[in-house]
Amino acid sequence: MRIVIYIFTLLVVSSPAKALEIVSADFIEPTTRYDHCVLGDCIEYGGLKVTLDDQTTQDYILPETDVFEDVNPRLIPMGLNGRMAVLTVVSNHDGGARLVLLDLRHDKLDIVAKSDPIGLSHRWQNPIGAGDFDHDGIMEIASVITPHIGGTLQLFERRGAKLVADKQAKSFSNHQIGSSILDLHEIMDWDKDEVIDIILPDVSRTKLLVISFAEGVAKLIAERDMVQKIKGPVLFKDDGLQTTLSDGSIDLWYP
Ligand SMILES: [Ca+2]
Ligand SMILES: [Ca+2]
Repeated sequence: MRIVIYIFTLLVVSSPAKALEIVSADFIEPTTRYDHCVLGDCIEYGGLKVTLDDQTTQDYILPETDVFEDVNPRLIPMGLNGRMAVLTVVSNHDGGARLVLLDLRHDKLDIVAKSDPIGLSHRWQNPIGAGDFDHDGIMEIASVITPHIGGTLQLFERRGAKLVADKQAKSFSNHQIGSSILDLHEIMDWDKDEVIDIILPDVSRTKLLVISFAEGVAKLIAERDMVQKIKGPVLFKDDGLQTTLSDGSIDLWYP
């Protein structure tokens, strides 16, 4: 009997508590305190609310100097041990926009990693998503820096609390200034080489380009001319890319 009790106690003591995971995220506390107004209106956000897999919620509130300059936060698998974390953009008058990653730290929602800011107020960036784009076994975040003035496609690696600039390519635009549609890009393995590719418009937004970093540098592997400017969204659906154009028509492109 004593042995049975001992084993039971050992199991209870040694079972780690299940780590909580973020399952959804929404912006809260709308504010007009950062007067950039390029995402469809002048409203940005002062806070973020996440829902965890135990159905509880947690809030993160920015200091008064900062806003979330974004429309919808994204979940990407770059949190602790590869769990979901929130990728979004924080802007202020000191340095413009920076990427931030929010995750639970000691069960409390916090900014756990961030990039350097662009360096100028009223300069924005539009995050695309995450993947091992250069096939080195490490995940990167892809983002277009200053999409309104000749954007740079920039990859970032996470090194502890820093999102460090990695490989890049010029000139792209995945946002029309003044539009609330941010999703003018897609990530998928276009050429089936088992390395994820980045699909995004050229700087004039009249072409869709497929960029691969599989060989360590940016390489254009496919392109498509559009009959109108790309309005977005660009979505991979039913085995093809569906791109909404400025007249509302949809272009279909198959790999
Ligand atoms: Ca990589
Ligand atoms: Ca590929």
